[in-house]
Amino acid sequence: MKELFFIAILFVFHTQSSLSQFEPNYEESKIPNFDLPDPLTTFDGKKISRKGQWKRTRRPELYAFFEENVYGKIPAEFNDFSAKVLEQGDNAINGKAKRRQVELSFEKNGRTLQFTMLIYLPKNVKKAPIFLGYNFLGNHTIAEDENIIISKAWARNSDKYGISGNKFTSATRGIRTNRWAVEKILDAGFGLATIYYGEVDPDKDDFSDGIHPFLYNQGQQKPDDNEWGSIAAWAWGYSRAMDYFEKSKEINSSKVVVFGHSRLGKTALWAGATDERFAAVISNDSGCGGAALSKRKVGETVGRINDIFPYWFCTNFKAYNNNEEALPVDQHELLALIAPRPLYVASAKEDQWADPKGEFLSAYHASEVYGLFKKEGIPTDQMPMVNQPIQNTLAYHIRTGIHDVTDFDWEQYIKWAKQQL
Ligand code: GTR
Repeated sequence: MKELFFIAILFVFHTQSSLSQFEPNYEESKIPNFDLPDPLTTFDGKKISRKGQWKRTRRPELYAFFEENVYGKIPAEFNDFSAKVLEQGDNAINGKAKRRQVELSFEKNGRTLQFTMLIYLPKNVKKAPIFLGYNFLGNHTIAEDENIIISKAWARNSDKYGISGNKFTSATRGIRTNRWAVEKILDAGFGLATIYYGEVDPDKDDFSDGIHPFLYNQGQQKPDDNEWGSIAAWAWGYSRAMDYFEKSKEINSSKVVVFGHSRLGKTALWAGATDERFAAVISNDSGCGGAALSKRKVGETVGRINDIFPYWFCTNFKAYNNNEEALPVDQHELLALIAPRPLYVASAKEDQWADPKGEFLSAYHASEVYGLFKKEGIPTDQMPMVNQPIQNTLAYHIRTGIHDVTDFDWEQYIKWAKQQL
């Protein structure tokens, strides 16, 4: 008993000390000097000047580094699932859309994982291009639509949001419509597919649930040091959605734009890097471990993110806690892994925690790889004015306001995606 008490005190002390010790830096003048690795120079110093060299040599070595040391490897292929249409309607969203709710089921060694994708498709398009993005609070929160199935996983987690018990769950219908410009998307001829991310892997430091245990060896309790954290697991889920699109007669799988906000923006970037079937990628306010350069150490840092979310990245990434200078890569090279496909990085003025300037510079420094493919990136290292997007194959904007997804963001993404695809 005494021992337990002692451990509890230690735990509280540790948590408080690591929380209170961290002082984010927001001042440019206090950024340490650092060398940004050149995306077009290999780890052993060879210059890359042709597309073929990038594809054969540089991209694979960068990819391997991020896989082994940042997001973690998926230990084996695990792609087989059965898909079941749980519900469909042809008169959704003020008569503009077809609605499909599809459950993907994965089975192995007596375990089952299921997640439900909510899909809206514009009625007047035969095979629609589509935005794919996870939601944070359940499919039923993204639109005012009584037909959206409330996922079991969400209902189980509802306590976390102060809404305990299933009977109050329906009160949360539509509470996140502000982040999903569904009608604008449909009016532009695009579809939208969304999944509650907690169904693929619950967002907590627990590797006994979600998709990870399906690939454990006998007796294994958690992924190895170079194996996948939650971000890689969520990215895996995006790829399975893509597998489904490839089979669908209603969706144009060559025009899928993978999208994500914040931790799910980090996820969208990793999904774009790992799965080249995604035609375009959008990172909304993805910050540290997403679009922002780590070596600037502005706002959230590698040490801080690994401390608070020790399960998002692979264990190997912790070697760079308060040691960003030792990283042989930076996040502009994650962005470069998406080249030459269209990529949109977006920031918000008041989201300093995510380091908007670091997100911008990352896009700027990825641009030389786009240039290799004769695609236009960000032409200048001067940040644009707020609400003045630069929309090339590689696009960037910083808008007014806080860490969020707004109609302004969606208007830009839609306009750009129409041009690019
Ligand atoms: C914060 C985290 C960020 C970002 C954000 C979110 O707590 O520090 O990196 O991912 O959560 O996902 O909303």
